[in-house]
Amino acid sequence: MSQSENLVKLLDNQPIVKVCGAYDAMSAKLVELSGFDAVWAGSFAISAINNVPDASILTMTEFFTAASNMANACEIPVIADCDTGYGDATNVRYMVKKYENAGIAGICIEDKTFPKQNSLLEGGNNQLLSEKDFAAKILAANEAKQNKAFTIIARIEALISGIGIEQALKRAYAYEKAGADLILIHSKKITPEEIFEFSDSWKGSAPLVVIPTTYYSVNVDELIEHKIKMVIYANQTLRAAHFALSKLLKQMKNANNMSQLQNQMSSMEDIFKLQEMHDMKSQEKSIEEKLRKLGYVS
Ligand code: SPV
Ligand code: MG
Repeated sequence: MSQSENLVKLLDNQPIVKVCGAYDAMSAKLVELSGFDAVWAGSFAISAINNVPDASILTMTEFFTAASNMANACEIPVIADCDTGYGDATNVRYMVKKYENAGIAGICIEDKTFPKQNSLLEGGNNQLLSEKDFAAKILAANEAKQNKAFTIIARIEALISGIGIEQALKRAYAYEKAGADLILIHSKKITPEEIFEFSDSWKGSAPLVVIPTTYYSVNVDELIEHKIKMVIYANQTLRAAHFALSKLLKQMKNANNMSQLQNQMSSMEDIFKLQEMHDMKSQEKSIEEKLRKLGYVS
């Protein structure tokens, strides 16, 4: 079964699909090992590990490489945050082909203009693309996909840009009609009221997705009650890594030796396990054994 089919199955069978953000193959693998359903290859985190703003600075190829590294490392679906689709409907067409061929389960595109800026940035530019031009991107994405399970998420930025619930709903219906499989309704409010107002009014059949970064105190049970089918914890892994490293580095710089700091880091053994060094050693043994049977080694 393809990863896109796995994702569709999760959506069919679970009250809510829990997705966690990653920024590289290792963090994606840790997301998988912790039991999350899927990985979010987010533009904020991938930009941050390249130490550039989340503002369409990296190219499609760079975001693609990051997401496909995650897909290679994981056995759970990877959903790629593809910003505005890196151009117009034609760019989206080629983008979908590339992402689907790499075994990525789905893509998310947002209805802002290129270059976009992160939606949670104070004073950020959140100019919206016209509904028609974004519908064209969704249509192109749909025409480009080979497997009907390849998931196209249309992300609505109406609440982020401040044009209100009615416009958000109007766009959501338009994008569903154009073929979006899921609707991501984004908000930068610190409480979930506007998200719930949207989801309670939603009469479409496309499942709803949210990213509760600013309204982090919302409970999973509440999301389920309000018809949310997927929750994405987009950037907590990146922020935790930044936090842990910053703290440790300060202490390392001032320490005479590393003894006191061992409990702030994973062991070499933990990392060997993660990168499958032990599997590599047993594979070596198995080849040696086969070579012996073939008469190469006595
Ligand atoms: C991301 O994680 O890159 C997102 C979510 O797009 S947000 O940062 O809230 O815009
Ligand atoms: Mg993003």
